[in-house]
Amino acid sequence: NAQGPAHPELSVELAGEHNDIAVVRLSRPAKRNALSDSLMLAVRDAFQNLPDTVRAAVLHGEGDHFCAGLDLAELKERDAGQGLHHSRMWHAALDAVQFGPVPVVAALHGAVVGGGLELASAAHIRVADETTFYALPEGTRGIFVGGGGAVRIPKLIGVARMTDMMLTGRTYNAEEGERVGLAQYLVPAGTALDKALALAARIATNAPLTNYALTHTLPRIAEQPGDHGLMTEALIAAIAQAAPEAKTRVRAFLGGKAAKMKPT
Ligand code: 1HE
Repeated sequence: NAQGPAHPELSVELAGEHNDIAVVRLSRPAKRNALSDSLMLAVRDAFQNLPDTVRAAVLHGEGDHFCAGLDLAELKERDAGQGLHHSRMWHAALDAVQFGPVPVVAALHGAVVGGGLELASAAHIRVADETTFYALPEGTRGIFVGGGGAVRIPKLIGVARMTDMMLTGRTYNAEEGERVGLAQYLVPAGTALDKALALAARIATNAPLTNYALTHTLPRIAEQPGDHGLMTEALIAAIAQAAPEAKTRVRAFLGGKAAKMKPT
């Protein structure tokens, strides 16, 4: 079930009974999935062109590491103007991940560093296995984050922790990463992809409008002043509950035909 743009280092495969899960894989293991310009553009294209059947996506990397970040071999060739446009290209690509049609679960292992952490932070859920580690080496390489990390990473862990990571080169291991909020799930080595697929399958059963509200509206509400946020919440709540799918689901619960919440 191979799909999507032809790039030798990126694949999109459909999974799930109804082809409702897209598995997007970085496949540049020899370079630890370092993100060249062409690979980043392929990521953008993949998320902008997901097939209509897809309800959730999983993002992962081939080999021992999720992603080593920016392809440093390309960095040395860039002047300031080109650097600006390069950063804006990353912004567009990672916006395509965060604000694409479906929720995205990132399956993390090994290095999640620099632009790799920026990419992971554009996903909606991060699942990390025990081999995962996080770093922002930009600080010690004389550069700065340029792929939206300055906006997205503080939302996960706060400005103080990100500043520390960049000022001191601090690395977080998998357990620490889960504790501070870099990942929402911590799983045994080698199982992040399976867990991410299971979560994606669960997400794919939600009403699409609810998923859309969570991926597109909630982050906007979080940026709004409180009274604006409440108004936006009321509007999206009204739209979601008016959908026929919401009525069917609520009727199913009231008729005893839907799963109840229970403690884990
Ligand atoms: C690379 C890159 C890369 C590896 N660009 N080529 N990111 C970094 O500063 C992290 C740099 N990478 C590493 O710290 C390590 O490579 C890893 C911890 C990720 C993996 O270590 P290891 O021992 O498994 O692999 P390796 O031997 O270091 O690397 C294998 C090859 O991948 C080697 O090339 P080879 O031709 O000698 O085999 C490395 O040069 C190559 N490689 N990482 C290019 N990043 C929008 S702004 C974002 C800014 C940033 O992301 S800056 C942070 C960049």
